[in-house]
Amino acid sequence: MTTIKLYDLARVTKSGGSWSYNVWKTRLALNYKGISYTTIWVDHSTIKSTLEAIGVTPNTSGKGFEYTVPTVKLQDDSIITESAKIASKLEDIQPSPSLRLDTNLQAEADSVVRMVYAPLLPIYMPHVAREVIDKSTVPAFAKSRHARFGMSLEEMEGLIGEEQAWEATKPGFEAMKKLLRERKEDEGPFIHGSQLCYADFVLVAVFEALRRVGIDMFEKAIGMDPSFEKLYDACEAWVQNDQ
Ligand SMILES: N[C@@H](CCC(=O)N[C@@H](CS)C(=O)NCC(=O)O)C(=O)O
Repeated sequence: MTTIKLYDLARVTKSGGSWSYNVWKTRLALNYKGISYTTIWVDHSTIKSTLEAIGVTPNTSGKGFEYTVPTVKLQDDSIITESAKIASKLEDIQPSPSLRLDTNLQAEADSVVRMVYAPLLPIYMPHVAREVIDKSTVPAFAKSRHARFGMSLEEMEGLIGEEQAWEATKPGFEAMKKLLRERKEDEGPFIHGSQLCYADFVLVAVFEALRRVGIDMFEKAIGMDPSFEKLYDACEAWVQNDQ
């Protein structure tokens, strides 16, 4: 039986594993459900040609990148791109344990994550270029950032200092704290308390991506509120499979 193929972004060395935020949402879901998969590593010079070759249609909305991971090739050879669509397909293929998909809650979690992520991009992207990806792929990485954000990595880095960037994440982390508090049904670590749902993975993915890109960033983020560490620790079993 062929297993699911997961397309993910490579890093310069194999150790350290997956580092990409959106792919972590899918890995968490796959690992939680115990679905077996193999990873096909692409990089910023090969993502387009690889995904084009398996029949992915480009995102031409003008929002986001043209070709993205996570993309999966399922056992029946169908291809799905977009983490939210993949989550819903995985839930159909294997309903138990359930991801308890709730589109409104996922949208809320997505928006909280964006509030945290956006101010960090000027420090995160240049750091990825310097420390995470292979040097030979940096020009392609820089080119697609330029197309998306309208500036070079150097210009991006000059936008804001590190301290100011972290200061600007505070409303996002406050919103995350609120999200982790207002729907609790008991003392459990997840949004709903002791019952996990996919929106928890949307939040955990941001911590995991930061951990895989720079441990200092992870420690700063997770230290913002005790509820973050509780949530992360409760999901730790599902961040182990990173290959
Ligand atoms: N909405 C998409 C976003 C996917 C996305 O932007 N993925 C990033 C990696 S985290 C990517 O593939 N970027 C392509 C690139 O960096 O060129 C999803 O949820 O899957």
